[in-house]
Amino acid sequence: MYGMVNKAVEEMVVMHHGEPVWERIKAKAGVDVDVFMSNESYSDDVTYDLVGAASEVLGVPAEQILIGFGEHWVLHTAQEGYGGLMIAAGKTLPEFLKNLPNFHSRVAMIFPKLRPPRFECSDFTDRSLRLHYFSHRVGLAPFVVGLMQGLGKMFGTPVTVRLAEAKAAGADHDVFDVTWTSAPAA
Ligand code: 1DX
Repeated sequence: MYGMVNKAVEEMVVMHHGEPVWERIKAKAGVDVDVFMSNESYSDDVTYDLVGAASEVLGVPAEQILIGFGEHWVLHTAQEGYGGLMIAAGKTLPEFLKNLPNFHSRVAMIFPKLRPPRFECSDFTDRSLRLHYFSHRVGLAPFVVGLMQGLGKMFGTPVTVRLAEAKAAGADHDVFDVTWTSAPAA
């Protein structure tokens, strides 16, 4: 994944635990990179190894790290670096998800090694939808839970996310039930 992702993991860890803890995590992961270059492509192993090492050093399950990272990605990384595109992509969660492919196409025009996931929504109601997640990568369902929680906060309509069908358990792809309690203010 692009270095931007590893940089975001670093920023999240340093924000909550400080620089020395991050250095320990990098060492445990065996990642010998001083500064990640946002717009250079790194092996996905780097990201997985960093998350695994963070889990060990901080003593929390990798799933929990990934959920926190999803929220951080939306509320800090994406909003701060790509605020314009984030605003343009929609005013509500369903609208945003519908526009996410456009968002990714724009980024991929400049950074062709981008391998974004695909999201599809179905079963819409006033306060829920089903989210279908198709990825080139494995094990990132908890990251998606965090992404949706971050979008919920961003739009002022906090969401509950439940993994309803898991690829890891043999389903064709991951399916999430996403619910919120009140329709967003127009
Ligand atoms: F719900 O692969 C809200 O490297 C969402 O399954 C979901 O393949 C917001 F300059 C610039 C660059 C760089 C901008 F090239 C990425 F470096 C992209 C910024 C999307 C904001 C996807 C990151 C593929 C890297 C992937 C989960 C899980 C998508 C990460 C979240 C808005 C982004 O992001 C999986 C890669 C951006 C950039 C956004 C992503 C790669 C998302 C979201 N993805 C790189």
